[in-house]
Amino acid sequence: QKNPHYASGRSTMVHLFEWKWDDIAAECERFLGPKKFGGVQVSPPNENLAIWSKNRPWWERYQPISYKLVTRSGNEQQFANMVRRCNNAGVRIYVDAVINHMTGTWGENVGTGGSTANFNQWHYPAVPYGRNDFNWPNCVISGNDYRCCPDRVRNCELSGLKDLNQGSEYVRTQIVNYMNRLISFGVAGFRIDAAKHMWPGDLRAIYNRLNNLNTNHGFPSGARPYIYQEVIDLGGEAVRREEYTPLAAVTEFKFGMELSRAFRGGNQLRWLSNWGPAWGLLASNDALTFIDNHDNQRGHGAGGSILTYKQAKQYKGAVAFMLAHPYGQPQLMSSFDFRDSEAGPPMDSRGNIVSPSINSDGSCGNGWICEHRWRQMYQMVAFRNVAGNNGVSNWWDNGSNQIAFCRGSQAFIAFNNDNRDLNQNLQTCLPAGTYCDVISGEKRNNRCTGKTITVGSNGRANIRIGANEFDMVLAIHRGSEV
Ligand code: AAO
Repeated sequence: QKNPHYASGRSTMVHLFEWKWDDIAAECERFLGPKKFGGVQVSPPNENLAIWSKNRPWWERYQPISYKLVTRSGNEQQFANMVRRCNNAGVRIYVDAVINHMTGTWGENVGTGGSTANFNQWHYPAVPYGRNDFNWPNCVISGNDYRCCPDRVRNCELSGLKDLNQGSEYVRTQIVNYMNRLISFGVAGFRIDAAKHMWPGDLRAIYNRLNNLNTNHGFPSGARPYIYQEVIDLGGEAVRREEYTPLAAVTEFKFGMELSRAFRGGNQLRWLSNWGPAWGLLASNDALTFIDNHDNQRGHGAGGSILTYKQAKQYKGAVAFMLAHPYGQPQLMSSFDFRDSEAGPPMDSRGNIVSPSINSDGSCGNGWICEHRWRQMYQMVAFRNVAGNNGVSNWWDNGSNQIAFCRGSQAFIAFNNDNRDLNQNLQTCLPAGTYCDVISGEKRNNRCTGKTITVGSNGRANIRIGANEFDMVLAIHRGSEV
Protein backbone atom coordinates (compact mmCIF):
# COMPACT_ATOMS: atom_id res chain seq x y z
CA GLN A 1 0.00 0.00 0.00
CA LYS A 2 3.02 2.25 -0.43
CA ASN A 3 3.04 2.18 -4.22
CA PRO A 4 1.05 4.99 -5.88
CA HIS A 5 0.72 2.97 -9.09
CA TYR A 6 1.56 5.88 -11.33
CA ALA A 7 1.65 5.29 -15.06
CA SER A 8 5.24 4.58 -16.06
CA GLY A 9 7.60 7.55 -16.17
CA ARG A 10 5.48 9.65 -13.79
CA SER A 11 6.31 10.65 -10.25
CA THR A 12 4.31 13.55 -8.80
CA MET A 13 0.75 14.18 -7.67
CA VAL A 14 -1.04 17.48 -7.22
CA HIS A 15 -3.76 18.34 -4.70
CA LEU A 16 -6.49 20.11 -6.69
CA PHE A 17 -8.05 21.51 -3.52
CA GLU A 18 -11.81 22.15 -3.86
CA TRP A 19 -11.85 21.64 -7.63
CA LYS A 20 -15.00 20.33 -9.31
CA TRP A 21 -14.92 16.90 -10.90
CA ASP A 22 -15.69 18.16 -14.42
CA ASP A 23 -12.85 20.67 -14.17
CA ILE A 24 -10.42 18.01 -12.94
CA ALA A 25 -11.37 15.74 -15.83
CA ALA A 26 -10.66 18.58 -18.26
CA GLU A 27 -7.41 19.41 -16.48
CA CYS A 28 -6.24 15.79 -16.77
CA GLU A 29 -6.82 15.83 -20.51
CA ARG A 30 -5.57 19.30 -21.40
CA PHE A 31 -2.70 19.73 -18.91
CA LEU A 32 -1.84 17.06 -16.32
CA GLY A 33 -1.73 14.17 -18.76
CA PRO A 34 0.39 15.96 -21.40
CA LYS A 35 2.71 17.36 -18.68
CA LYS A 36 3.10 13.85 -17.24
CA PHE A 37 1.75 14.40 -13.76
CA GLY A 38 1.25 11.14 -11.87
CA GLY A 39 -2.00 11.87 -10.07
CA VAL A 40 -4.46 14.17 -8.37
CA GLN A 41 -5.62 14.23 -4.76
CA VAL A 42 -9.25 15.34 -4.81
CA SER A 43 -11.26 16.92 -2.00
CA PRO A 44 -13.58 14.58 -0.06
CA PRO A 45 -16.23 13.31 -2.51
CA ASN A 46 -18.82 12.23 0.06
CA GLU A 47 -21.76 14.37 1.15
CA ASN A 48 -20.94 16.99 3.78
CA LEU A 49 -22.92 19.41 5.92
CA ALA A 50 -23.49 22.69 4.06
CA ILE A 51 -22.49 25.36 6.58
CA TRP A 52 -24.23 28.54 5.44
CA SER A 53 -23.85 30.22 8.81
CA LYS A 54 -20.09 30.43 8.11
CA ASN A 55 -20.59 31.31 4.44
CA ARG A 56 -19.64 27.85 3.19
CA PRO A 57 -16.05 27.57 4.51
CA TRP A 58 -13.63 25.12 2.84
CA TRP A 59 -13.62 23.02 5.99
CA GLU A 60 -17.29 22.05 5.73
CA ARG A 61 -16.05 19.20 3.53
CA TYR A 62 -14.44 17.64 6.58
CA GLN A 63 -17.90 17.23 8.16
CA PRO A 64 -19.47 14.14 6.56
CA ILE A 65 -23.20 13.65 6.73
CA SER A 66 -23.36 10.55 4.50
CA TYR A 67 -21.27 8.51 2.05
CA LYS A 68 -23.34 9.57 -0.95
CA LEU A 69 -21.11 11.01 -3.63
CA VAL A 70 -22.67 14.46 -3.81
CA THR A 71 -20.69 17.58 -2.94
CA ARG A 72 -20.05 21.01 -4.35
CA SER A 73 -17.47 19.28 -6.57
CA GLY A 74 -20.13 17.22 -8.30
CA ASN A 75 -22.24 14.08 -8.17
CA GLU A 76 -21.50 10.38 -8.48
CA GLN A 77 -21.78 10.26 -12.24
CA GLN A 78 -19.43 13.23 -12.59
CA PHE A 79 -17.01 11.61 -10.16
CA ALA A 80 -16.96 8.34 -12.09
CA ASN A 81 -16.55 10.19 -15.36
CA MET A 82 -13.60 12.17 -13.96
CA VAL A 83 -11.80 9.04 -12.77
CA ARG A 84 -12.29 7.37 -16.15
CA ARG A 85 -11.06 10.37 -18.12
CA CYS A 86 -8.07 10.98 -15.84
CA ASN A 87 -7.00 7.33 -15.93
CA ASN A 88 -7.25 7.46 -19.72
CA ALA A 89 -4.90 10.44 -19.62
CA GLY A 90 -2.47 8.46 -17.44
CA VAL A 91 -3.35 10.46 -14.32
CA ARG A 92 -4.41 8.63 -11.14
CA ILE A 93 -7.03 9.84 -8.65
CA TYR A 94 -6.51 9.71 -4.85
CA VAL A 95 -9.45 10.37 -2.56
CA ASP A 96 -9.31 12.28 0.71
CA ALA A 97 -11.19 9.82 2.94
CA VAL A 98 -12.83 11.36 6.01
CA ILE A 99 -13.64 8.26 8.04
CA ASN A 100 -12.69 9.28 11.58
CA HIS A 101 -15.82 11.25 12.29
CA MET A 102 -19.05 12.79 11.05
CA THR A 103 -20.11 16.43 11.59
CA GLY A 104 -19.92 18.72 14.58
CA THR A 105 -23.08 20.15 16.17
CA TRP A 106 -24.73 22.90 14.16
CA GLY A 107 -27.98 24.83 14.02
CA GLU A 108 -28.48 23.87 10.38
CA ASN A 109 -28.57 20.29 9.22
CA VAL A 110 -28.87 19.84 5.46
CA GLY A 111 -26.08 18.18 3.51
CA THR A 112 -24.81 18.88 0.00
CA GLY A 113 -26.96 15.99 -1.25
CA GLY A 114 -30.06 16.95 0.74
CA SER A 115 -29.56 14.46 3.59
CA THR A 116 -30.28 15.56 7.13
CA ALA A 117 -29.04 14.48 10.55
CA ASN A 118 -29.92 14.91 14.19
CA PHE A 119 -26.61 15.89 15.70
CA ASN A 120 -27.74 15.86 19.32
CA GLN A 121 -28.78 12.23 18.92
CA TRP A 122 -25.63 11.23 16.96
CA HIS A 123 -28.13 10.19 14.31
CA TYR A 124 -27.11 10.15 10.64
CA PRO A 125 -29.99 8.38 8.90
CA ALA A 126 -28.47 8.63 5.42
CA VAL A 127 -25.70 6.11 6.32
CA PRO A 128 -27.32 5.13 8.76
CA TYR A 129 -25.31 5.70 11.94
CA GLY A 130 -26.74 6.01 15.44
CA ARG A 131 -25.31 6.68 18.85
CA ASN A 132 -23.97 3.13 19.25
CA ASP A 133 -21.66 3.66 16.32
CA PHE A 134 -19.71 6.43 18.07
CA ASN A 135 -17.21 6.41 20.90
CA TRP A 136 -19.19 6.86 24.09
CA PRO A 137 -19.45 8.67 26.42
CA ASN A 138 -18.20 11.48 24.26
CA CYS A 139 -15.29 13.71 25.21
CA VAL A 140 -13.34 16.36 23.29
CA ILE A 141 -9.58 16.30 22.64
CA SER A 142 -7.70 19.08 24.42
CA GLY A 143 -4.29 20.47 23.42
CA ASN A 144 -2.65 18.67 26.33
CA ASP A 145 -4.04 15.28 25.25
CA TYR A 146 -1.63 15.25 22.31
CA ARG A 147 1.24 15.04 24.78
CA CYS A 148 -0.14 12.74 27.44
CA CYS A 149 -2.96 10.59 26.28
CA PRO A 150 -3.02 8.52 23.11
CA ASP A 151 -6.33 6.92 24.08
CA ARG A 152 -8.01 10.32 24.31
CA VAL A 153 -6.51 11.34 20.95
CA ARG A 154 -8.15 8.22 19.46
CA ASN A 155 -11.40 7.99 21.40
CA CYS A 156 -12.40 11.61 21.95
CA GLU A 157 -13.69 14.11 19.40
CA LEU A 158 -11.37 16.16 17.21
CA SER A 159 -12.76 19.72 17.42
CA GLY A 160 -16.15 18.39 18.49
CA LEU A 161 -16.59 16.23 15.38
CA LYS A 162 -18.73 13.17 16.25
CA ASP A 163 -16.17 10.41 16.70
CA LEU A 164 -16.95 7.13 14.96
CA ASN A 165 -15.91 3.89 16.64
CA GLN A 166 -13.89 2.03 14.00
CA GLY A 167 -13.70 -0.91 16.41
CA SER A 168 -17.32 -1.65 15.58
CA GLU A 169 -17.93 -4.21 12.89
CA TYR A 170 -20.90 -2.25 11.57
CA VAL A 171 -18.89 1.01 11.30
CA ARG A 172 -16.03 -0.80 9.57
CA THR A 173 -18.44 -2.22 7.04
CA GLN A 174 -19.87 1.20 6.16
CA ILE A 175 -16.38 2.63 5.70
CA VAL A 176 -15.11 -0.34 3.70
CA ASN A 177 -18.18 -0.25 1.45
CA TYR A 178 -17.63 3.46 0.80
CA MET A 179 -13.94 3.01 -0.04
CA ASN A 180 -14.54 -0.08 -2.16
CA ARG A 181 -17.17 1.79 -4.15
CA LEU A 182 -14.52 4.40 -4.95
CA ILE A 183 -12.06 1.65 -5.91
CA SER A 184 -14.65 0.20 -8.27
CA PHE A 185 -14.82 3.62 -9.96
CA GLY A 186 -11.07 3.39 -10.61
CA VAL A 187 -9.40 5.46 -7.90
CA ALA A 188 -5.79 4.51 -7.12
CA GLY A 189 -5.74 5.23 -3.41
CA PHE A 190 -6.62 7.35 -0.41
CA ARG A 191 -5.44 10.04 1.94
CA ILE A 192 -6.68 8.95 5.34
CA ASP A 193 -7.81 12.12 7.06
CA ALA A 194 -7.09 12.34 10.80
CA ALA A 195 -5.46 8.88 10.86
CA LYS A 196 -3.77 9.87 14.12
CA HIS A 197 -7.21 9.89 15.71
CA MET A 198 -7.95 6.26 14.82
CA TRP A 199 -6.39 3.10 16.26
CA PRO A 200 -3.79 1.52 13.96
CA GLY A 201 -5.36 -1.89 14.57
CA ASP A 202 -8.75 -0.67 13.37
CA LEU A 203 -7.21 0.93 10.31
CA ARG A 204 -5.36 -2.28 9.50
CA ALA A 205 -8.62 -4.20 9.60
CA ILE A 206 -10.20 -1.66 7.25
CA TYR A 207 -7.28 -1.59 4.80
CA ASN A 208 -7.18 -5.38 4.69
CA ARG A 209 -10.75 -5.44 3.48
CA LEU A 210 -10.21 -3.04 0.60
CA ASN A 211 -10.42 -4.52 -2.86
CA ASN A 212 -7.56 -4.58 -5.31
CA LEU A 213 -7.47 -1.71 -7.80
CA ASN A 214 -9.79 -1.98 -10.77
CA THR A 215 -7.99 -3.71 -13.66
CA ASN A 216 -10.50 -2.14 -16.09
CA HIS A 217 -8.75 1.15 -15.38
CA GLY A 218 -5.28 -0.05 -16.35
CA PHE A 219 -4.05 -1.25 -12.95
CA PRO A 220 -2.09 -4.50 -12.83
CA SER A 221 -3.97 -7.38 -11.25
CA GLY A 222 -3.43 -7.67 -7.51
CA ALA A 223 -2.52 -3.97 -7.10
CA ARG A 224 -3.33 -2.64 -3.64
CA PRO A 225 -4.61 0.91 -3.14
CA TYR A 226 -1.95 3.51 -2.29
CA ILE A 227 -2.65 4.79 1.20
CA TYR A 228 -1.11 7.79 2.91
CA GLN A 229 -2.24 8.52 6.40
CA GLU A 230 -2.48 12.03 7.81
CA VAL A 231 -0.47 11.87 11.03
CA ILE A 232 0.98 15.16 12.26
CA ASP A 233 4.08 14.19 14.23
CA LEU A 234 6.71 16.84 14.67
CA GLY A 235 8.05 14.97 17.70
CA GLY A 236 7.18 15.04 21.38
CA GLU A 237 3.66 13.67 21.14
CA ALA A 238 1.98 10.57 22.53
CA VAL A 239 1.00 9.30 19.08
CA ARG A 240 3.94 8.56 16.79
CA ARG A 241 3.97 8.19 13.04
CA GLU A 242 5.96 4.93 13.42
CA GLU A 243 2.74 3.34 14.72
CA TYR A 244 1.28 3.90 11.24
CA THR A 245 4.16 3.18 8.86
CA PRO A 246 3.77 -0.60 9.22
CA LEU A 247 0.30 -0.15 7.66
CA ALA A 248 0.92 2.28 4.82
CA ALA A 249 2.63 5.59 4.01
CA VAL A 250 2.36 8.65 6.24
CA THR A 251 2.26 12.39 5.54
CA GLU A 252 5.74 13.69 6.50
CA PHE A 253 5.06 17.10 8.07
CA LYS A 254 8.69 17.60 9.10
CA PHE A 255 9.61 17.73 5.43
CA GLY A 256 7.79 20.97 4.62
CA MET A 257 8.65 22.47 7.97
CA GLU A 258 12.41 21.98 7.52
CA LEU A 259 12.48 23.02 3.88
CA SER A 260 10.35 26.09 4.63
CA ARG A 261 12.76 27.02 7.39
CA ALA A 262 15.79 26.58 5.12
CA PHE A 263 14.36 28.44 2.13
CA ARG A 264 13.18 31.27 4.38
CA GLY A 265 16.84 31.70 5.33
CA GLY A 266 16.53 30.13 8.78
CA ASN A 267 18.97 27.35 7.95
CA GLN A 268 21.74 27.20 5.38
CA LEU A 269 21.01 25.21 2.24
CA ARG A 270 24.41 23.51 2.48
CA TRP A 271 23.05 21.38 5.34
CA LEU A 272 20.64 19.76 2.89
CA SER A 273 23.53 17.62 1.59
CA ASN A 274 22.27 14.71 3.71
CA TRP A 275 18.54 15.44 3.28
CA GLY A 276 16.45 12.41 4.26
CA PRO A 277 16.30 10.13 7.31
CA ALA A 278 19.45 11.81 8.71
CA TRP A 279 17.15 14.80 9.33
CA GLY A 280 14.73 12.71 11.35
CA LEU A 281 12.54 12.10 8.33
CA LEU A 282 10.77 8.79 7.70
CA ALA A 283 12.19 6.20 5.34
CA SER A 284 11.70 7.54 1.82
CA ASN A 285 9.14 4.93 0.82
CA ASP A 286 7.02 5.66 3.90
CA ALA A 287 6.75 9.39 3.26
CA LEU A 288 4.19 11.42 1.35
CA THR A 289 6.02 14.74 1.04
CA PHE A 290 4.88 18.31 0.42
CA ILE A 291 5.87 21.84 1.33
CA ASP A 292 2.43 23.15 2.32
CA ASN A 293 -0.94 21.42 2.56
CA HIS A 294 -4.48 22.80 2.64
CA ASP A 295 -4.31 23.11 6.45
CA ASN A 296 -0.93 24.55 7.21
CA GLN A 297 -0.93 26.99 4.29
CA ARG A 298 -3.71 28.80 6.19
CA GLY A 299 -2.61 28.20 9.79
CA HIS A 300 -4.68 25.07 10.52
CA GLY A 301 -3.14 21.76 11.69
CA ALA A 302 0.64 21.91 11.99
CA GLY A 303 0.62 25.60 11.12
CA GLY A 304 3.53 27.90 11.59
CA SER A 305 5.91 29.40 9.10
CA ILE A 306 5.20 27.13 6.15
CA LEU A 307 6.03 28.58 2.75
CA THR A 308 3.10 29.05 0.36
CA TYR A 309 2.39 30.70 -2.97
CA LYS A 310 2.33 34.00 -1.10
CA GLN A 311 6.14 33.97 -0.75
CA ALA A 312 6.60 32.89 -4.32
CA LYS A 313 10.36 33.05 -4.82
CA GLN A 314 11.24 31.06 -1.68
CA TYR A 315 8.29 28.74 -2.23
CA LYS A 316 9.34 27.88 -5.79
CA GLY A 317 12.84 27.23 -4.43
CA ALA A 318 11.55 24.82 -1.78
CA VAL A 319 9.27 23.02 -4.26
CA ALA A 320 12.12 22.74 -6.77
CA PHE A 321 14.27 21.13 -4.09
CA MET A 322 11.45 18.71 -3.22
CA LEU A 323 11.07 17.68 -6.85
CA ALA A 324 14.78 17.58 -7.64
CA HIS A 325 15.66 15.40 -4.66
CA PRO A 326 14.86 11.67 -4.80
CA TYR A 327 13.55 11.52 -1.21
CA GLY A 328 9.85 10.82 -0.69
CA GLN A 329 6.66 10.67 -2.73
CA PRO A 330 5.97 14.32 -3.58
CA GLN A 331 2.67 16.15 -3.69
CA LEU A 332 2.17 19.67 -5.04
CA MET A 333 -0.41 22.00 -3.52
CA SER A 334 -2.74 23.82 -5.90
CA SER A 335 -4.66 26.55 -4.12
CA PHE A 336 -7.37 29.11 -4.47
CA ASP A 337 -6.43 32.61 -3.36
CA PHE A 338 -7.34 33.19 0.27
CA ARG A 339 -7.24 36.14 2.61
CA ASP A 340 -8.45 34.47 5.79
CA SER A 341 -8.16 30.98 7.16
CA GLU A 342 -11.84 30.06 6.81
CA ALA A 343 -12.93 31.37 3.41
CA GLY A 344 -14.21 28.78 0.97
CA PRO A 345 -13.27 28.43 -2.69
CA PRO A 346 -14.37 30.98 -5.31
CA MET A 347 -18.16 30.69 -5.37
CA ASP A 348 -21.23 32.45 -6.70
CA SER A 349 -24.06 33.92 -4.64
CA ARG A 350 -25.80 30.55 -4.42
CA GLY A 351 -22.67 28.89 -3.02
CA ASN A 352 -21.74 27.05 -6.22
CA ILE A 353 -17.99 26.72 -6.82
CA VAL A 354 -16.82 28.87 -9.74
CA SER A 355 -14.53 27.03 -12.17
CA PRO A 356 -10.97 28.22 -12.73
CA SER A 357 -10.60 30.09 -16.00
CA ILE A 358 -7.46 29.47 -18.07
CA ASN A 359 -5.60 32.59 -19.23
CA SER A 360 -3.79 32.79 -22.57
CA ASP A 361 -0.43 32.32 -20.79
CA GLY A 362 -1.69 29.09 -19.22
CA SER A 363 -2.19 30.52 -15.73
CA CYS A 364 -5.55 30.41 -13.93
CA GLY A 365 -8.09 33.13 -13.20
CA ASN A 366 -11.34 33.48 -11.20
CA GLY A 367 -9.47 33.38 -7.90
CA TRP A 368 -7.55 30.15 -8.49
CA ILE A 369 -3.76 30.16 -8.02
CA CYS A 370 -3.00 26.89 -9.85
CA GLU A 371 0.59 26.60 -8.62
CA HIS A 372 0.84 23.43 -10.74
CA ARG A 373 0.52 25.60 -13.85
CA TRP A 374 3.48 27.77 -12.92
CA ARG A 375 6.29 27.00 -15.34
CA GLN A 376 8.79 26.53 -12.48
CA MET A 377 6.50 23.85 -11.03
CA TYR A 378 5.43 21.76 -14.01
CA GLN A 379 8.89 21.83 -15.52
CA MET A 380 10.29 20.44 -12.27
CA VAL A 381 7.69 17.67 -12.45
CA ALA A 382 9.22 16.79 -15.82
CA PHE A 383 12.73 17.07 -14.30
CA ARG A 384 11.79 14.51 -11.63
CA ASN A 385 10.39 12.13 -14.24
CA VAL A 386 13.65 12.35 -16.22
CA ALA A 387 15.84 12.00 -13.09
CA GLY A 388 14.12 8.67 -12.38
CA ASN A 389 15.77 6.44 -9.82
CA ASN A 390 19.17 8.11 -9.91
CA GLY A 391 20.56 9.23 -6.59
CA VAL A 392 22.09 12.60 -5.75
CA SER A 393 25.68 12.96 -6.91
CA ASN A 394 28.35 15.65 -7.25
CA TRP A 395 26.93 17.75 -4.43
CA TRP A 396 28.47 21.22 -4.42
CA ASP A 397 27.96 24.13 -2.05
CA ASN A 398 29.65 27.42 -1.33
CA GLY A 399 29.56 26.90 2.44
CA SER A 400 26.28 28.73 2.83
CA ASN A 401 23.19 29.03 0.62
CA GLN A 402 24.42 28.20 -2.86
CA ILE A 403 24.11 24.52 -3.70
CA ALA A 404 24.07 22.27 -6.76
CA PHE A 405 23.81 18.58 -7.52
CA CYS A 406 23.33 16.02 -10.27
CA ARG A 407 20.84 13.18 -10.62
CA GLY A 408 23.08 10.63 -12.30
CA SER A 409 23.80 11.72 -15.84
CA GLN A 410 20.16 12.76 -16.36
CA ALA A 411 19.70 16.10 -14.67
CA PHE A 412 21.43 18.96 -12.86
CA ILE A 413 20.12 21.71 -10.59
CA ALA A 414 21.55 24.72 -8.78
CA PHE A 415 20.07 27.04 -6.11
CA ASN A 416 21.13 30.47 -4.93
CA ASN A 417 19.48 31.57 -1.69
CA ASP A 418 22.38 33.90 -0.76
CA ASN A 419 22.29 37.63 -1.22
CA ARG A 420 25.27 37.50 -3.55
CA ASP A 421 25.39 36.17 -7.09
CA LEU A 422 26.25 32.59 -7.93
CA ASN A 423 28.79 32.41 -10.74
CA GLN A 424 30.68 29.11 -10.83
CA ASN A 425 32.06 26.53 -13.16
CA LEU A 426 30.23 23.40 -11.96
CA GLN A 427 30.07 19.71 -12.84
CA THR A 428 26.64 19.03 -14.39
CA CYS A 429 27.22 15.31 -15.12
CA LEU A 430 25.45 15.84 -18.47
CA PRO A 431 26.78 15.09 -21.96
CA ALA A 432 28.27 18.04 -23.83
CA GLY A 433 25.69 20.28 -25.44
CA THR A 434 23.55 23.36 -25.11
CA TYR A 435 20.68 23.08 -22.62
CA CYS A 436 17.65 25.19 -21.88
CA ASP A 437 17.20 26.18 -18.22
CA VAL A 438 13.69 24.96 -17.46
CA ILE A 439 13.19 27.50 -14.65
CA SER A 440 13.86 30.81 -16.43
CA GLY A 441 12.19 29.59 -19.61
CA GLU A 442 11.24 26.57 -21.62
CA LYS A 443 12.01 24.84 -24.85
CA ARG A 444 9.66 25.88 -27.64
CA ASN A 445 10.22 24.80 -31.25
CA ASN A 446 13.77 23.83 -30.28
CA ARG A 447 14.49 27.32 -29.00
CA CYS A 448 14.91 28.30 -25.38
CA THR A 449 12.84 31.17 -23.97
CA GLY A 450 15.15 31.49 -20.94
CA LYS A 451 18.83 31.02 -20.14
CA THR A 452 20.88 28.57 -22.19
CA ILE A 453 23.73 26.64 -20.56
CA THR A 454 26.67 25.24 -22.47
CA VAL A 455 28.02 22.00 -21.07
CA GLY A 456 31.56 21.13 -22.16
CA SER A 457 32.95 17.70 -22.99
CA ASN A 458 34.11 17.36 -19.38
CA GLY A 459 30.51 17.88 -18.18
CA ARG A 460 31.26 21.28 -16.68
CA ALA A 461 29.36 24.48 -17.32
CA ASN A 462 29.32 28.06 -16.19
CA ILE A 463 26.30 28.44 -13.90
CA ARG A 464 25.01 31.87 -12.98
CA ILE A 465 22.09 32.80 -10.77
CA GLY A 466 21.97 36.44 -9.74
CA ALA A 467 20.93 37.21 -6.18
CA ASN A 468 18.16 39.46 -7.45
CA GLU A 469 16.86 37.26 -10.21
CA PHE A 470 13.18 36.39 -10.38
CA ASP A 471 13.97 32.77 -9.42
CA MET A 472 16.74 31.29 -7.29
CA VAL A 473 16.92 28.04 -9.24
CA LEU A 474 18.54 26.85 -12.48
CA ALA A 475 17.73 23.36 -13.79
CA ILE A 476 18.72 21.43 -16.91
CA HIS A 477 18.16 17.82 -17.92
CA ARG A 478 18.30 15.31 -20.74
CA GLY A 479 15.60 16.42 -23.09
CA SER A 480 16.11 20.13 -22.44
CA GLU A 481 18.86 20.34 -25.11
CA VAL A 482 18.38 23.01 -27.76
C1 AAO B 1 -14.40 23.19 12.23
C2 AAO B 1 -14.25 24.46 13.05
C3 AAO B 1 -14.14 24.13 14.52
C4 AAO B 1 -15.36 23.31 14.96
C5 AAO B 1 -15.43 22.06 14.10
C6 AAO B 1 -16.63 21.18 14.43
O1 AAO B 1 -13.08 25.14 12.63
O2 AAO B 1 -14.10 25.35 15.26
O3 AAO B 1 -15.23 22.93 16.31
O4 AAO B 1 -15.52 22.47 12.73
O5 AAO B 1 -17.81 21.74 13.99
C7 AAO B 1 -10.76 20.99 9.12
C8 AAO B 1 -10.44 22.33 9.79
C9 AAO B 1 -11.11 22.46 11.14
C10 AAO B 1 -12.60 22.21 11.00
C11 AAO B 1 -12.74 20.78 10.49
C12 AAO B 1 -14.19 20.33 10.36
O6 AAO B 1 -9.03 22.43 9.94
O7 AAO B 1 -10.90 23.80 11.61
O8 AAO B 1 -13.23 22.37 12.28
O9 AAO B 1 -12.15 20.72 9.16
O10 AAO B 1 -14.88 21.18 9.55
C13 AAO B 1 -5.37 18.17 14.17
C14 AAO B 1 -5.58 16.77 13.60
C15 AAO B 1 -5.48 16.73 12.10
C16 AAO B 1 -6.34 17.81 11.45
C17 AAO B 1 -5.92 19.15 12.02
C18 AAO B 1 -6.72 20.30 11.46
O11 AAO B 1 -4.63 15.88 14.19
O12 AAO B 1 -5.92 15.46 11.68
O13 AAO B 1 -6.10 19.13 13.44
N1 AAO B 1 -6.26 17.78 9.98
C19 AAO B 1 -7.31 17.09 9.18
C20 AAO B 1 -7.66 17.86 7.91
C21 AAO B 1 -8.37 19.14 8.27
C22 AAO B 1 -9.69 18.84 8.93
C23 AAO B 1 -9.66 17.62 9.77
C24 AAO B 1 -8.55 16.82 9.92
C25 AAO B 1 -10.93 17.17 10.33
O14 AAO B 1 -6.51 18.05 7.16
O15 AAO B 1 -8.56 19.97 7.15
O16 AAO B 1 -10.08 19.95 9.79
O17 AAO B 1 -11.53 16.36 9.33
C26 AAO B 1 -1.23 19.66 17.07
C27 AAO B 1 -1.42 18.19 16.79
C28 AAO B 1 -2.13 17.94 15.49
C29 AAO B 1 -3.42 18.73 15.43
C30 AAO B 1 -3.05 20.22 15.64
C31 AAO B 1 -4.27 21.12 15.55
O18 AAO B 1 -0.31 20.18 16.11
O19 AAO B 1 -0.16 17.56 16.73
O20 AAO B 1 -2.43 16.57 15.39
O21 AAO B 1 -4.00 18.55 14.14
O22 AAO B 1 -2.45 20.35 16.92
O23 AAO B 1 -5.13 20.86 16.62
C32 AAO B 1 2.70 23.06 16.25
C33 AAO B 1 2.98 21.66 16.73
C34 AAO B 1 1.96 20.72 16.11
C35 AAO B 1 0.64 21.13 16.63
C36 AAO B 1 0.43 22.52 16.12
C37 AAO B 1 -0.87 23.11 16.58
O24 AAO B 1 2.86 23.15 14.84
O25 AAO B 1 4.26 21.32 16.35
O26 AAO B 1 2.19 19.39 16.49
O27 AAO B 1 1.44 23.40 16.62
O28 AAO B 1 -0.91 23.14 17.98
